[in-house]
Amino acid sequence: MEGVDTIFGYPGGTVLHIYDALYSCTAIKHILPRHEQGGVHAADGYARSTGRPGVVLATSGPGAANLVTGIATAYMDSIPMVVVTGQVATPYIGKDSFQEADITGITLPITKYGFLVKDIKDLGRCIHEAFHIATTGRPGPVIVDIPKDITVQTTEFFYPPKHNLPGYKLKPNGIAKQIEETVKLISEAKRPVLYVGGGVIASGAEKILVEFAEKLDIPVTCTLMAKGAIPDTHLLALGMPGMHGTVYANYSITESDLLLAVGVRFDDRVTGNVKTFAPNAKKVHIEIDPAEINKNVVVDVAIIGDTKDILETLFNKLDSKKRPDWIKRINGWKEEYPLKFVQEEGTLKPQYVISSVNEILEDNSFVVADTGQHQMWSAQYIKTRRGRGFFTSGGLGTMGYGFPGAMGAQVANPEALVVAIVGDGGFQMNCQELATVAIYNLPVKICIINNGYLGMVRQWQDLFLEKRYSHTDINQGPDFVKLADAFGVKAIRVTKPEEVLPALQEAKAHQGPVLIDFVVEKEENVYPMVPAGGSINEMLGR
Ligand SMILES: Cc1ncc(C[n+]2csc(CCOP(=O)(O)OP(=O)(O)O)c2C)c(N)n1
Repeated sequence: MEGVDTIFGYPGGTVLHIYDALYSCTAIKHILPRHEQGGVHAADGYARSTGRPGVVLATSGPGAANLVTGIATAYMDSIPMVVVTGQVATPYIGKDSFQEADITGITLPITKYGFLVKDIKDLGRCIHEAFHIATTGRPGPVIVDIPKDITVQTTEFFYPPKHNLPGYKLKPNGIAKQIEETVKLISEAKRPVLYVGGGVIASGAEKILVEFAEKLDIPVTCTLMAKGAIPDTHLLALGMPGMHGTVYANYSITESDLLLAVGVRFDDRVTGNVKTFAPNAKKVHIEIDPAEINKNVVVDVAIIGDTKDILETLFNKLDSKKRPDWIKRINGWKEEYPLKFVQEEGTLKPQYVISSVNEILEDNSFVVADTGQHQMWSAQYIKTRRGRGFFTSGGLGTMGYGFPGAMGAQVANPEALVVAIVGDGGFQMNCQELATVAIYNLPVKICIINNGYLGMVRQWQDLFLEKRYSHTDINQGPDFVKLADAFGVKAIRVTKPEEVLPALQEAKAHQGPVLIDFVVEKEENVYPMVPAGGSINEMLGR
């Protein structure tokens, strides 16, 4: 009914009967991960790579609890997901029964909505509403908790044709007055900047965004969540703003006289000190979720609605314009402060490895990053060509997301090249999924940027805690090549720059999954960097 073709699930007592139904079900592919967390991140990667909701299934208690980090990850990044959990039978609820956990309660603050199905007659309606809520407005995860006795009962199949959700209102698109005000502001602006986020990807607004930027000659900075909304190689692309953003993105924001914030939430990793964020700019916030307006930064104009529709409306109302002075100034910053690293002899720089990944990418490839230094270098150096071509856990910054997230993208896009860029720390958080990629022959190319440290934390200890590397040295192994071998996954170790590209090409040519252990410079830092809470125009390592 909802077009679901794949479920990522893990069985257990309370979902026995759901699994029994899956036994004879041919319409839905079921992927069995090796840990529920791997499954929920894979469902998330399925959703991010396709725009369709990811579906995950787990048993009650420990199974459901293992989903929590993945649900929070999806919630923070507004990813559509339907989570089905088993619950103990209705008479046992609230009695500390075996494997009971109040999962709708636990996930209340990290889901868009939660259902506890108490009557078999409500099941179809709840599932239908769950998909509707997960995928409309600002998307997000919805949980449907089904007690075991409900799964055992039978009833006439009923799937209500319409929704009756009086409390769930989708906001209308842009009110005329705000649109007119914005048109005027854009017409008058001399130094406008488009600051775009995940809302642009969620609404499929990438094409109109680029047309809009080109028509009005407005440079575009994409947050981590919107990487690829404008191709990274586009002349108007500024790269990422904020803590590890480009100097020219941060300078452009600081010098702008009009900030067009589209599908963003003014995250603290972007704004730094809000008092000095775009201090000279009028601010327009185009956003589907009214709760985001004036939450972190007070704006001059807010337009509530779908970003694609609003950009189209604005596009049609504005005449094209050229801004040679502004663009020249920005190009000057691009020349003066490029992203840079030196690949010295005798070392292997992580940035060199990540830049080299570009050499094997194709138009329809996906790059999925985990969390840490390698994530920021990926955001800086991977040349993404389209929305959804790059994704990562942005809001929650979940270590352990990258590899299973890539696995989900590969399930959804079997023909595409999917590259996971992960740290040696984060990879170990879900490396059990090597079994899953081996068994299903999911040809994910896993690039471990192995610096022997919990690198991003070590960087903060280096810069702000006098190099007191408290519990961030993880150089004790395992041997990742041997680990992959144990799971039946091809593996390559790379220690020298000249080995990088041949290894990537070999991995690409191989039909199945491949792990590459890139042993890199241990104490490289990510620059530029805005210290937490600092002004974004004051960056270390410019
Ligand atoms: C689940 C989880 N635990 C802890 C952290 C805090 N944290 C952020 S980055 C990081 C280090 C990551 O190390 P690694 O995976 O090796 O990547 P690197 O930074 O070295 O590239 C840690 C511990 C986190 N983001 N997520």
